[in-house]
Amino acid sequence: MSTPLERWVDETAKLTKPDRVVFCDGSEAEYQGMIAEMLRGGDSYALNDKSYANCYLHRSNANDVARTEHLTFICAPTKDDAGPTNNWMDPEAAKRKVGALFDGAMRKRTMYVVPYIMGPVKSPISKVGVEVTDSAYVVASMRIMSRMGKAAMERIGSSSDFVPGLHSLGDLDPTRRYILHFPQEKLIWSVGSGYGGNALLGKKCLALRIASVMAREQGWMAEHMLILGLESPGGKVTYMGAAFPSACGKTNLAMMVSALESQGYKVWTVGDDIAWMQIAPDGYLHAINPEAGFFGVAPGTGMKTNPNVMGALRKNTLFTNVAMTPEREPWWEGIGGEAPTGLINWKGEKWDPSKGPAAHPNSRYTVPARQSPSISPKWEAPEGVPISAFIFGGRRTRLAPLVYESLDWQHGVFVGATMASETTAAATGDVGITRRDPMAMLPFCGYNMADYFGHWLEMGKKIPKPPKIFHVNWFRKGADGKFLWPGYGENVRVLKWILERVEGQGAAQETPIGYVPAMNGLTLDGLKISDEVLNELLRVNPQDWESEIGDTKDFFAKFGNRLPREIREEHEELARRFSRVAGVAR
Ligand code: GTP
Ligand code: SPV
Ligand code: MN
Repeated sequence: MSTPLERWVDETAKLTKPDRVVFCDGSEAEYQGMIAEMLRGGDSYALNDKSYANCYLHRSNANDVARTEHLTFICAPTKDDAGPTNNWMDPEAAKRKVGALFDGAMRKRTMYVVPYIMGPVKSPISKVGVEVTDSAYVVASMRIMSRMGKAAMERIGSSSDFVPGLHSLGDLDPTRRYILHFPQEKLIWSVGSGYGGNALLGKKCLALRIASVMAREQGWMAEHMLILGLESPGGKVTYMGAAFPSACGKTNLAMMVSALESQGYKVWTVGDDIAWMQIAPDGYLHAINPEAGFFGVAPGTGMKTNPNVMGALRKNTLFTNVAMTPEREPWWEGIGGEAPTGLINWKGEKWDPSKGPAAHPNSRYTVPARQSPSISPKWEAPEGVPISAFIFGGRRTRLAPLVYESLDWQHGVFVGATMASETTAAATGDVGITRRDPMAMLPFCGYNMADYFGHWLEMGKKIPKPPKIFHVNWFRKGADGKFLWPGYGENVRVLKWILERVEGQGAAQETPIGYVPAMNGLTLDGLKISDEVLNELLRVNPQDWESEIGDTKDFFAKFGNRLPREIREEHEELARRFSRVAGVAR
C-alpha cells in the first residue's frame, strides 16, 4: 500500500517527467551535495572560506529577483472568494493552463522531494508541507528556512496531513511564470521562478496564503509579523508582534541592538517575518515563528544598523544577488565603508557605479535563525510566546506619526485595515508608490480581505487578554527630504513607550487617530533631537488625514457589502472626530 505522499509524488513525477526522484532527509551531507550541485550549475559561487565559512553567493536570473504579485493567483471556487485585492483564476482552468507548463518541465532534471515542518518540531501549532522542486538552490534554502527532512517525514507518516507544493523553475520566462494557490485543496503550484517568496513554498505560499485560510477555518491567526521580546530592567520579557509590509523594517526591528541597553532594555528575536498565533489557556494569544531562518534584505544592513545580523552572516549563509569583492566577500550598499575597487555586481559584471547599485536592491541573505546573537531562548518554545502588543506600520513620508495607540481592539483592527505604505523592491513594479496594504497582508491574504477583517474582529471577541494595538512610522521625512527619526536601534525608545502603555503607564495625548506620546512621553536621553523635530514626528495633520480618509473610503468601497459593518462605522467615527477638532479650532 502506498501512502498519500507517495501517491502524490508519483502523480507529480508522471506529469513533470524528471530523470530521477530524490527524497531529501535534511542531513548536512545532503546540504553539501546541493551546494556542489549549485556550484556545478554555474550561477553559484563559494565565498571566502576564512571570513565567510560555508557561505555561498547565488545569482538568480536577472528577470527573477523579486516576488511577482501580478503573476500570483488565488484559485478559489469563485472570484468573490479571492476578493478584489487578489488575482483570481478558476481552479479547473488554472490546472489546465499551468498543468501544461508542468508537463515534462523536469526532463533531464532531478525532482527533489522536500518534506518540511513550519514551526518548532514538537509544537502543536506547527504544520507540515512537502515541496517538490527541480532547484538545488530551493532545497538548500528550505533547509535553512524550515525544519526539513527526517522530522517532517516522521510527522507525516502514512497520513495525508501535509500541504503539497509543486515547484519547477520551468524556463524562467516571466510570460510562463505562475504562483498558484488552491485554498480549498490546500495545494500550491509555482512555475517559472527560482526567487525567494515565489519558490520557497513554505514561506509566503504556505505560511501566509494557505495558512491564512486555515487560520480562519480553525480560529487562529497567520500574520506577516515579526515577533520580538522586549526585556525591561529586572528581566521581565514582554512579547510583541509587528506587521510591516515587505522591506519596511521587520527584520531590523526584531534583531535590533537596543539603544537603551545600558538602562536595561534589550530586544530578543523570536521571528522576523511571520507569526502563527493561537489562543492559549492563559488567555493570551500565543505566537510561534513558523520559520527556522531569516531571508532578509541585504542592502542597508551594516554594523551601524544591524550588528546582530552582521554577526550571524559570517557562516552557513546563502547570499542571493549581492555583489562580491575581489576577496570573494559579499558586499552591498549600506554594509559600511567605501565600495572596494574591483567589485563584481549582482549580475556578475565588473561594477560601474554610473549603472546602478552593485547589489540588487532586493538582494537577500538566508541564514539560520539560531546564529543570531539576539535569538530568544523561547524562539522554539512549542507553546509559543504570549503577545501583549501588536504594532502596525509602514513607510509614510508625511502622514503617520512616529507612534500612536489605538482606542480599543475594534479601532485597532481599523488601524490595521487602513494601513498603507510606499512600495519597495521586494516585489516587481514601481518603487515608492503609496498603496493600501492592510495588516501588511495585501499580497499574502489567501481569501477575501473583507472576510479577513471580519476574522480579526471575531478573534477580538474570543481572546480573553487581547494585545493592545499600535501603529508606528519610522519613515516620516522633513522638508529637507531626510528621515526625521534615526530608526534602527533607536526604535527601542518607541517600544519602551508601547510597553509602558501596555502596563497602564506612559504619558500620552489624545488625538482623533488615537493616543500619541506626550511631548515628555518618550525616553530620549542620549539622543540629539530638537523639540521642533519631535513635534513634527508626533504631529497629526488634519489636512493630510482628510485626504487619507477619502482614500481609505475608496479602498473600502471595493469590498461592497462584504466589508464588516464595524469597519465602516470606525471610518465614520474617525471622520467625525476630525470634524470635531476642526470645529474646536474654528
Ligand atoms: P521583508 O523581508 O521584505 O518582509 O522586509 P522587512 O520588513 O523585514 O524589512 P527589513 O528589516 O529587511 O528592512 C528593509 C529596509 O529598510 C532595509 O534597507 C533597512 O535598512 C531599512 N530599515 C529598516 N529599519 C529601518 C529604520 O528604522 N529606519 C530606516 N530609515 N530604515 C530602516
Ligand atoms: C517579503 O517580500 O515580504 C519577503 C521576502 O519576506 S519573500 O520571501 O520573497 O516574500
Ligand atoms: Mn516579508
